[in-house]
This record gives sequence, structure tokens and C-alpha cells, in this order.
Amino acid sequence: MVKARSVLEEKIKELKKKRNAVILVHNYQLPEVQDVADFRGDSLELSRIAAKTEAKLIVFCGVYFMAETASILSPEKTVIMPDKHAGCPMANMLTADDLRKLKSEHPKAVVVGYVNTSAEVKAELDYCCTSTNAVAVVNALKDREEIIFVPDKYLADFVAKKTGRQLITWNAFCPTHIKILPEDVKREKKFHPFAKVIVHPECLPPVVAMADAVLSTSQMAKFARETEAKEMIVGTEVGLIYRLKKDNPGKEFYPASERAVCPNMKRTTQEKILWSLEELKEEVKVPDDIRKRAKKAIDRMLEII
Ligand code: CIZ
Ligand code: SF4
Repeated sequence: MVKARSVLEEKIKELKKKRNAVILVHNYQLPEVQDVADFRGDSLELSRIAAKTEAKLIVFCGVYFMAETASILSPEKTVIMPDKHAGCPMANMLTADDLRKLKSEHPKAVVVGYVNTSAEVKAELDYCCTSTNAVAVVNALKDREEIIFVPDKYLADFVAKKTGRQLITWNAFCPTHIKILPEDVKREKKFHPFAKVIVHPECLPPVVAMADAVLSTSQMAKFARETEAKEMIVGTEVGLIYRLKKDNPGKEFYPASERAVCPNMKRTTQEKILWSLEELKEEVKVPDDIRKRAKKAIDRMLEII
């Protein structure tokens, strides 16, 4: 088994070099995928790396909206996904038509949208945001009376509490993060009384209320490196634990719930990465008119943070 794995890894390495490709891997990907990464990170970190790299071919291991975001920032590069069917159910809960309707009901509102949206939805936004900078983006809109914040109702709840702003929201959520329950955190705290509790803002509000820190995955990676705490209970998709353990060998990380597995994030495997490099498939490309409008919302976010 170990041997078969290393043969595959060697083949991926060889072909990657021949194709002048980089492999970008989201923090929630399987350990075998993280092991062949050139870079690991959250969606925005990876998209910014895609824009900067000399490589002409980007193998994006994550979900569809993330590859689209990379393509929006690097239209001159080829972005491929080892499994194009890896979607994000939260992103799919809001269509561009839904958002246009919501906007027409609140014509004066400024529109902020989480990065977990399709390119078509991003094209309808004034500002994009991520879980790292959502609070900063909303705080920067102090002179605006009405703010639409879509699609995640739990991230919106967290941002509303942090900023003291009332937000016009949408009824979407992450089916993976809501599997983490308050009783899970309570149980893990009992087992590990000295552990710090870090949770993602896509979690249910009562789970968020129990956390020592509410953080995106890139912020969790930083927190884990910098904290004096030796143990952490981690309330997010379980894939991140592999990275945290690898990067911090002297520390212990416990998933708040083993149920928090995103099936779409687990669709990518080493075999599929190799096939994608062999066949240069499946390409993700955003049509130019949508791309330009979506990029404006991302650029406006980058001006704030
Ligand atoms: O933006 C990302 O990568 C997501 C969806 C999660 C996170 O907090 O990093
Ligand atoms: Fe979407 Fe949730 Fe999976 Fe992230 S963990 S890709 S928000 S379904």
C-alpha cells in the first residue's frame, strides 16, 4: 500500500514538472492530497498564489467555487480540477437570480457576499469577503445604511454580533459545519480541560458562543503556530486537523466532531490528480463578462484588507 502510494506520488511529481504545473490544495482536502501539495491554504490564499506563480497550469484541489475564484484572478492561466463534480452545497443554495431578486427588494443596500458563491453570484456583489475578513469588510461600510450579507446565515450572525450591524441575510448554511453540536464541544472540553476551543464561523451560533476564538482555517493555522496552548479542540471540517498536526508536531489537536466531513472536499484523490495532469482536465474557466464583474467585488475586498 505504502509502495503504491509512493509510485503515484513520483508519477505526479514527474508529470507536474513536465507540464509546468502547481498543485494547490485546500485545507480540507484528504491527507494523501495534502501530501502532494505545492501550497496549502484557504480559498483566497490559494487564488492569490495562483495569480502570482510562474506556472501556467494550476491543479486546484478543492471545490468548484474555489477553482473559479482562481480563474477569476488568473484568466491567462489554465485552471483544472481533478474532480469537477466537487461542489459546495452552501454556494449552491444561492443563485444569481435569487440575489438579483433580493437586491431588487432592497435597492439601497450594499451587497457583501462570502467567497463561497458561484462566479455568477460574485458578479452581482459589491464586495466579496472571506471568513478571515468578513468583519473587517462590514466594518468598512459604516456609512452605508443597509447591508445585504449572503449566503451563510451563521457567518452573517457572527458578523452581525461582532460589528453591531443588522444585516439582510439569506437562508444558506454549510451542511458540514452544522454537524458540530454544542454537546460535542462540551464533551471534548470535559476530556481535554486544558485545550483551547477554536471554531469556524460557519458553525451554529451556540457552538460559536462556546469558543475561545472564532477563526477561518488560515487563522486557525496561524493561531495553532503562535499560541502557547499545547492542546486545541478544533470546530471545523476534519481535514484541517491533518495539516495542524503536521505543522505543529509538539501540539495535540482534537476534532470537535468526527462528523464534520465535507464529502465534496473528499472527492479529490491522488489518482484523480494524476489523471488530471495526464489529460489536462477538467478545465474551469469563467466567461469574460462575468469574470470582470466578479473580479471587481474581489478587488474591492482586497482594498479593505
Ligand atoms: O475560504 C475558505 O477557504 C473556506 C471556505 C474556509 C476557510 O475558513 O478557510
Ligand atoms: Fe461548502 Fe461546507 Fe464543504 Fe466548505 S465544508 S466546501 S462550506 S459544504
